[in-house]
Amino acid sequence: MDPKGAPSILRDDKISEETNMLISSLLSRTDFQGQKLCQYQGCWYYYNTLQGVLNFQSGFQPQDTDIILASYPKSGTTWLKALTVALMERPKNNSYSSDDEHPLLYDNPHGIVPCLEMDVYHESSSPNLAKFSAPRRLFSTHMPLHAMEEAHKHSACKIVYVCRNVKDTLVSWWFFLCAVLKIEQSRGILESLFESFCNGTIYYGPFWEHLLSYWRATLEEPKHVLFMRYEELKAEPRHQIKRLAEFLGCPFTKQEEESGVVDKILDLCSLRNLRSLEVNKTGSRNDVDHKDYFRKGEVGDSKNYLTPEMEYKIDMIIQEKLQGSGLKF
Ligand code: PAP
Repeated sequence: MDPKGAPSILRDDKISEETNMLISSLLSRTDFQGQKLCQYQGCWYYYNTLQGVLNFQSGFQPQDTDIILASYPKSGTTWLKALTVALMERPKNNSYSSDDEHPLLYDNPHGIVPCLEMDVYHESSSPNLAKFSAPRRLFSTHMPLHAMEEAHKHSACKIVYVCRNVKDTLVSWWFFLCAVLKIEQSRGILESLFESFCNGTIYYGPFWEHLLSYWRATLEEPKHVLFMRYEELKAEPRHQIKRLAEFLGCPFTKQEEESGVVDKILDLCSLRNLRSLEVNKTGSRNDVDHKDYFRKGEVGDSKNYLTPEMEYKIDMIIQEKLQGSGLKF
């Protein structure tokens, strides 16, 4: 396929002269469909995304009240964005019916919570952030924490990281990429992604560095970095959303709990509900159809696609790379 048909973040046509020079000094590789990635500060990026990372690193001024939702791609970002928006919207917006003004009914969670390197800083290191002022700025990122170290060190902003079983993440990434690139869902592509995933040379990889960067930070600074798991959100959604609300400093009141607000938010943000909204059935942004963010949302779906050998290899990598960290899958 023509790489020019891929979403902008995967391409290499928006980079400055300076970034070009930098890239020439970095390790680089070409992916299964001919698009180039390079390794910057230990993390692999497509070139246009690297430009966004560099713009972010030179221009972002954190505020203590900022909230940054972080994740490795396909780990539950869309769900976490929806839940956080719903939490922050109350009590301003506390009725969740379809005739409501709730922003989630009118935009995809990715449109409401922009990604720092892919949206906000994609084109410039000094974007206009005026529209993100009230009440708190809400951003997302797929960067590992070390890429945000400066911002993180110099502010009390809150970071929420969601992680997911890496096998399900890999399979989800395979489905998503094929949908976005409008290419056939072949085993060959899954195998190519699997190899890159395992040797770490994949978009935003290595995944173990990504996980560990946030894991270590949550151990050191639990008030600043919350570590959540997709599987726990699925298994005990009420408990997890209360944990999130408390971390963000907006716990549910007794009255809210008694009037069913917790369940209303969970229902509003459920995959079933979000997928059924008109905006998510038909809309698109950054060359990605909103519908492609919603698939099965099942824990353990990777079993249906990965061979036992593939699973074993990933298990071995996890065991080796996460050894001694206390982080387990
Ligand atoms: P992104 O990194 O491109 O934003 P992200 O939202 O992190 O993607 O991951 C997409 C996965 O979350 C999909 O998983 P699957 O491929 O295994 O099905 C998607 O179905 C799932 N997902 C999206 N929204 C929700 C939701 N509201 N609740 C549960 N899972 C969801």
